[in-house]
Parts: sequence; structure tokens; C-alpha cells
Amino acid sequence: MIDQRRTRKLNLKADGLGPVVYWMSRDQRFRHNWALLYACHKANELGRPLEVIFTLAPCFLGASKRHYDFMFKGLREVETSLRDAGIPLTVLAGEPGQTISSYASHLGAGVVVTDFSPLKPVRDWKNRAAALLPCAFYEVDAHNIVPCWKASPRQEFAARTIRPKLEALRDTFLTTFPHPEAVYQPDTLSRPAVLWEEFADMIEADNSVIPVSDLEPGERAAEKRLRQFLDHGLDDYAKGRNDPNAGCVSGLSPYLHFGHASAQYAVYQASLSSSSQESRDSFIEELFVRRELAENYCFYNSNYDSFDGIPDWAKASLMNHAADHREYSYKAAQFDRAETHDPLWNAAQISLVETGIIHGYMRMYWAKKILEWSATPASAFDIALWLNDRYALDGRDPNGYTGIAWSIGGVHDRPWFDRPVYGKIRYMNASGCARKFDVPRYIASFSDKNNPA
Ligand code: FO1
Repeated sequence: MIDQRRTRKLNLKADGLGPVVYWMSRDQRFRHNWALLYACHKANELGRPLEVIFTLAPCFLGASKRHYDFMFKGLREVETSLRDAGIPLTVLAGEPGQTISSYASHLGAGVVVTDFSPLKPVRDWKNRAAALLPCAFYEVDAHNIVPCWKASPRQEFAARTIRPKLEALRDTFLTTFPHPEAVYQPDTLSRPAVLWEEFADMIEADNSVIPVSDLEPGERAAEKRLRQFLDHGLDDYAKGRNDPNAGCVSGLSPYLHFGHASAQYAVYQASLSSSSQESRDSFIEELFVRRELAENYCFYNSNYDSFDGIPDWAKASLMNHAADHREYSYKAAQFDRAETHDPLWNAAQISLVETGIIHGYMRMYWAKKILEWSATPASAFDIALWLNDRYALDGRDPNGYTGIAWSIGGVHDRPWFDRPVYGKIRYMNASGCARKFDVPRYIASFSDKNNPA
């Protein structure tokens, strides 16, 4: 049974008598997906067939070929798993809100179910669909353990303010997942296989950011990675997670971003692990409290993607220091080409460009140095976001927006002592890194011939 608190209605129409449609967007997986489970349940309750639609936006928040490639490969796997369960997947290109509404009207759909995202463009798609759809329209938070709208009714200040709210609800939401119910599917519902190459040709993305070759996309790869981490990485997580050379991070963030992995499943599995309590707690803090705090920030702060969203104390303090002398100052293109004076920063940027991944600890250093070496704090915010969304496989995710807002804008942090350029924003430097890990080793693993370390 699906906990009704995970679902909410986005329009006032009643359930109709036509087929049920799951409009898949963010949670691109077959297993451990509350939105798909709810759609199966609705189909059975109403005695109607079920189909899944993915609406393809040919450009989406600066996504590049790298992102679409990763997404398409994951969706191909979803198509196969759905087909094995007798559920067709259809991809439709166009403005998503309009496209799903026209399709559902034409089909005579009785119910449309979608998954949840706090991001503005996706909310715009859904607002359009809520106005245009001829039938009941439900949203299911399949991404968070505690549904974002249940966790808190407002923007939270920090981890310490959201943690007790999440902890109070944790036990009722941190459950196992049932298998998707078998759904009655008449022959009339058969749909042609998706022509993936044709859709790949429609994408209006930057082709110069090429796909990554050493990270396999999809639900199966995500589960393998989780299993490997639980068996071999988790035990060292608490002591090694801030060491980018230690290799004991989960590596799940691209999979979580595209919904190939469920955070709830990962947290549940981690809670069963026999690894040290400290490591389990530390991993669960990241995947549960910090991740859901990021969702809360994007859901309740419409300026999550700009300098305007940061707290007043941080804005005032940064503006007081806007005219401070910068020892180094770079333009976006110099950052992009990893052409700073700092081999550690350049190595982090090269890892991002080449692998689509930047270690969590280095991501903070990387963003804070962009603040230190940019003409203004607002331009630093924009440059960090641009680079992150252009290269990171987990770009344009609430975690990314909030991470940059934390590093550059003090979001969810507190004021520190005042210093040049940073004002009261927490400072980080290379000697702090050297106390935590072997910096030359990190640089050696990500340096290139143009920027010898
Ligand atoms: N979701 C969609 O429903 N349609 C898309 O065309 C689409 C493209 C896309 C490209 C890059 C990327 O990182 C994510 C993309 N998503 C797409 C997924 C999605 O909507 C986002 O991951 C979430 O909204 C983030 O909260």
C-alpha cells in the first residue's frame, strides 16, 4: 500500500474512466519508485490500463550531450523493465506541460500521476499541465524519504532546524518497497518501441561536452555501485569522506540525480549494514538530512539559483567586501579551461570536465575559490553554477544549487569572522586541504599537459 502522505493532487478534477498515465520525469527507474507504484495502484483500483510517458525537453537548464546521453541510456533500461511488466514507455518531444496534456486528452486518460521536483521549470510544466489536463492529476514525491511538503511548511535555516522534523517522521517513511503490482493491460495498449536515435538527434545541447565513458548509467549499475559501497566503502566513510583520494564515497549522486537510484532504498540498506555506527550515521546524514534540506531550500526559495536567494547577513557582508582587492581575478572562460595559478583548483576543475564528477569536499573548495577570484560575488555564483551544470553529471540538481549557495552565500551556515573578499562567509584554503589529505596525490591524478602541476 502507498502512504497517501507521499501524494498530493495538483488539480481539482476527479479520477476518470480512461487509462492511467505515469508522466515520468525525475525518477527514471522501475524499482523503488513510489510514483510508478502509485500509478500501478490507481490503474488496478480503477480497472484501467497503465502507460508511462517521458516528455523530452530538447533543452533543459544548460544540459549538454553528456547529460542527455546518460539519461537516454538509463531510460532505455527503464523501457525494457517496463516492457517486461507489460507496461509501455512512450517518449514525446516538446514543451512537457503542453505535450502531456495534449497526449492525455487525445488518449482520454482518467488519471495522470507524476513525480516530484522542486525546480522552477519543472513546476512550470506541471502548472501548465494542471490547467490543461482533462483528468485528475497527482504528484508523488518519489525522490525524498519524507515528502518535501510534509518535512516542513517553510524554508529551513540549517540542518539543525530540519533534522528533528525529519527524524520525527523517519520511521514511518523509511520503509521497504513493494514490487509494482501486476496491471491488467489489454492488447490495444501496445506501443511501438522508442526510437532513441531520433530523439538524440532532436536535442539542442552543447555537443562539446562529451559523454563520460567510465561511469555506466542506469538502475542496474546504480544498484551495483550501492552494493559495492555498502560492502567496501561505508565502513571507512566517517573518517575518509573528506579525503578525495580515499575512494570511500558512494559515487551515487549522478544516479540519484537522474532517479536511477532511490535515496530511500540506499538509506534503508545502509541502516541494515554492519558497518560502524559512526559511518552509517554520517552517510545517512548526507543522504537523508542534507539532501532533503537542499530540496527544502529549492522548494521554498524561488531564488535558489542566484545570489539573490542567499540570507541577508551574507548578502550584506559580501557586498561590504565587493570592492576588496582580489589577489587573483579570473573570467569564466579561464576557470572553464582550468587556467588559474592554483594546481589544486585546476585539478578539481579537470576532474569535473573529464569525469563529470567532483569530490564533495573539493566541490566546496572549488566554489569558494571562485568566490575569492571573481570580480563580484554575484558573478562568482553564476560562474560556479554554469560550470557545475555544464559538466557535472549531477548538475542542475537541488543538491548542486544548495551546495553553491552554501559555499558562496552562507546558506544553511552561520556567519564566521570577517575577512577580505569573503566577508563573513566560511573560508577554506589549500593548507586546510593539506591537513585532510595528500594534496600532491590528488593533483597528480587530475592534471593535464596544458596545466602541469
Ligand atoms: N526531465 C524530463 O522530464 N524531461 C527532460 O527532457 C529532462 C532532461 C534532463 C536533462 C538533464 C538533466 O540533468 C535532467 C533532465 N531531466 C528531464 C530530469 C529532471 O527534470 C531533473 O533531474 C529534475 O527536475 C531535478 O530535480
